[in-house]
Amino acid sequence: HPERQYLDLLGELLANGDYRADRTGVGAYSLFGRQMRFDLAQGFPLLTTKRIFFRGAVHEMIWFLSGDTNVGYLRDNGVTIWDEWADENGELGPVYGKQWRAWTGPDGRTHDQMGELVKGIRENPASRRLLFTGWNVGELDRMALPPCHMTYQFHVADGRLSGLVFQRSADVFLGLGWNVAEAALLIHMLAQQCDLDVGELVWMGGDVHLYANHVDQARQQLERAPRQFPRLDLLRRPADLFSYAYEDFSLAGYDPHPAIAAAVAV
Ligand code: UFP
Repeated sequence: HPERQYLDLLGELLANGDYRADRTGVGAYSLFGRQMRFDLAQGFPLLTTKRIFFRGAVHEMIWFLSGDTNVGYLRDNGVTIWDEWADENGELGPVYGKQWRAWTGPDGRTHDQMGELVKGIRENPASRRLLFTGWNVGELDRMALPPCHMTYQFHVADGRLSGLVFQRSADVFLGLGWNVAEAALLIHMLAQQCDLDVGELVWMGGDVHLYANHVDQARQQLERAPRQFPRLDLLRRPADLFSYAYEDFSLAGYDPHPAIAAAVAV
């Protein structure tokens, strides 16, 4: 089962993770440089050994793609994941959405990386430059949190669109299942917009870690057997990548084990 890759990573962190005091003060077990691959044609990679908040992942991806960097839209939809980082006006600084849709160059012109990406996949599918990044060095100090899933690259072969995400830092228990789901969502949307089938999701992690206060939860999750991945259907083909609504995403056959609560390190 493809979810074994995730469970094996959790197990490896428990067995061999290097303990260190981390930025948050919580403490974490860390490994460096890991990869997982998911064939999206075989199912949607949403963890089944605990329930993942799919609705939240969809809303966050729609929010990223809209270019928004204020938590207002998320709060209106009951998604609170960014609240701890927002200022009193709900602002996060020039985080993901800003960089994806309106990266400001040195001459003051803005660059819509996502618009260019769709154009690139459609017009030049053999290109080795089908990528976008949130890691805008000159603006990092104004971001509430520098991007974790920071660079994405895409590849077309046999009419299938594959995507790779490089995540510099991964909270494996709380963040990673969510990050994998969102990257898969993005590939599904891009494939639909570019008249391609979905290919593989390749996830690459830099510092992958298990927080010290997630150890019991990880052990609990490891006792569970993975179930079949659900299927994702897009119910409508919106006019462009930026016009998707929550109702367009239909998940069939998601039958996970119950959620496991854990505290987020801020
Ligand atoms: N983190 C994730 N995925 C995300 C996100 C954050 O795993 O999408 F936004 C975690 C990784 C790390 C923390 O534990 O948040 C960010 O801290 P740092 O900047 O010190 O790596």
